[in-house]
Amino acid sequence: MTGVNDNCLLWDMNMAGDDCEIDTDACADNPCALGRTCLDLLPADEVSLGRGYNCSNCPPGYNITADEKCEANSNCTNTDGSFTCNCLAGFRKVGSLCQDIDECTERTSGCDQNCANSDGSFTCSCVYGFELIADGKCNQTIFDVCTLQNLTCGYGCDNTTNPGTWGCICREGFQLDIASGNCSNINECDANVCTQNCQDTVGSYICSYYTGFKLNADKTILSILYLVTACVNPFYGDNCASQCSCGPGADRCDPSRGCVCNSAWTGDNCDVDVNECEVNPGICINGDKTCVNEDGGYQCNCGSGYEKVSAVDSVPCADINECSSATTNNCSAKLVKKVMVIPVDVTLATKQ
Ligand SMILES: [Ca+2]
Ligand SMILES: [Ca+2]
Ligand SMILES: [Ca+2]
Repeated sequence: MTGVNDNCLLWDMNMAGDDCEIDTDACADNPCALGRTCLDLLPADEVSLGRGYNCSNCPPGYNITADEKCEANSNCTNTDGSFTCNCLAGFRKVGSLCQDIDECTERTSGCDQNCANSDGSFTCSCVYGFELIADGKCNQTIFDVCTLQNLTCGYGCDNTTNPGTWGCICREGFQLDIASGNCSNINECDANVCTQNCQDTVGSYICSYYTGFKLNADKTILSILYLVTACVNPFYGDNCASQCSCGPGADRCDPSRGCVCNSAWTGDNCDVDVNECEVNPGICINGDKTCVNEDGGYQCNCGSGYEKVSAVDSVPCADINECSSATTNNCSAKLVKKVMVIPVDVTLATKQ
């Protein structure tokens, strides 16, 4: 008998054999949710845990749900003809997966003192003598903690940073001067924490971005290059907050400047024609041409009796030889009239 022996269930459901001496493969039935790997346990562990297997954690980018399944840390937004997957708050896309953001190491938690990262979130806490208030801040409630330890500290002290030893501490964004026990602002900009512009502030710092760039949607990190992207058409400008609405004369929507016009158009939206005849009176170079403005361009036209012989404006118009073609003169019509008159005169002359 090699199957699971019902009589063995009293102490282990994954033992077989008449004497429950055979350890069966508890993973044979694939008991773990999709994405989790099953690990068959040793008999001793099976007894202590009350089950024959362990399921691995979900792969990176997935969360274990209440029913032990792996759930991608994203939600789905339907779009016209397709869909997009957006990471849930507290996660960001790394490759194709949504991974937890470590707000503690990236210093975006806002915690004054202690920060504990968790999947999709984080928790702030305060040392003894302080109580946690809104937004991760710590409010001092007991004021003689340090003096009782014979310490003079500008901010506070605790014995958890170096377990068993009391020492002065500073809140996040400040550094300790060990000699005086005082805390001073850290200039994070010196450590190149920002991708582009950095402004140091007391206790923190502010990153900003060149015109034509913006922080990615999961703006929970301020210091990693790939999280800043150039504006994507049709957006442009500071933080990509402006939108191009370009007219017919636009060459492109520039991520920094917005609509960039070709030479024949102007205006913020490239929808105002340039009157080349006014802007550049000499544009139709030879005096025998007349400039005519048009939307999106201009024409250099020849005067009456002249014709263009080249598309190049600097080439003068040529005289039209109207006599060379019956279609360009009316001389033959006059000739016909004379011919008709002559016979009359002849008749009269003959009669006289
Ligand atoms: Ca987190
Ligand atoms: Ca600072
Ligand atoms: Ca024009």
